[in-house]
Amino acid sequence: MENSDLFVCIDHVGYAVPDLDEAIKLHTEVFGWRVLHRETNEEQGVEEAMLGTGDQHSENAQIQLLAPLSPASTIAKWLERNGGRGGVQQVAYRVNDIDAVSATLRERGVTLLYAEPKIGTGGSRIQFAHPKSTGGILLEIVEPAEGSAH
Ligand code: MC0
Repeated sequence: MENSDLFVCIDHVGYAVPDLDEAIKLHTEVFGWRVLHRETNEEQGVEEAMLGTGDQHSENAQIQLLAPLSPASTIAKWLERNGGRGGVQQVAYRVNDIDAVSATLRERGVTLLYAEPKIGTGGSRIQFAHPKSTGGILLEIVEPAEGSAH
């Protein structure tokens, strides 16, 4: 795969937050973002909100607020390590073909967390690269669902 075919753009930046409603209040009332989408992803252990400046179908990068569903959630662990405070937990790159991109990254020595992509926001397909193989960033790779920008 050519380097220019790898990533489309930054899809979203994910913030771990201890309380979703409080975080939504901050990011909408103070920073002026709009809530475009909310969902619970049991498998990932998160309750999430996607915030943007356009409408739900805008291709612009979004902010993802991630609150833990239980103490076993990866977000709960992240918050615990961060003294209970929120912060940037992940950056997500959009791709057109997650299977091809995953294969290329594996060939290049990147450690991907799942054998096969899992289901993310809005029915997207997602994969993660371990921070130890990306220079310290938890990198999500996201292929939007058919007909959706994110
Ligand atoms: C852990 N580390 C991180 C990190 N989490 N570094 C940067 N960013 C993060 N978010 C570091 C630790 O500090 C540690 O470094 C090392 O990685 C290993 O830590 P660990 O104790 O193994 O940490 P765990 O058990 O928390 O696991 C980390 C891991 C986990 C990345 C494997 O968070 C994971 O599976 N993440 C992928 C799934 C996920 O994040 N789901 C929530 C978002 P040292 O130097 O101390 O060894 S769901 C989502 O995003 C969906 C809804 C979507 O967008 O569609």
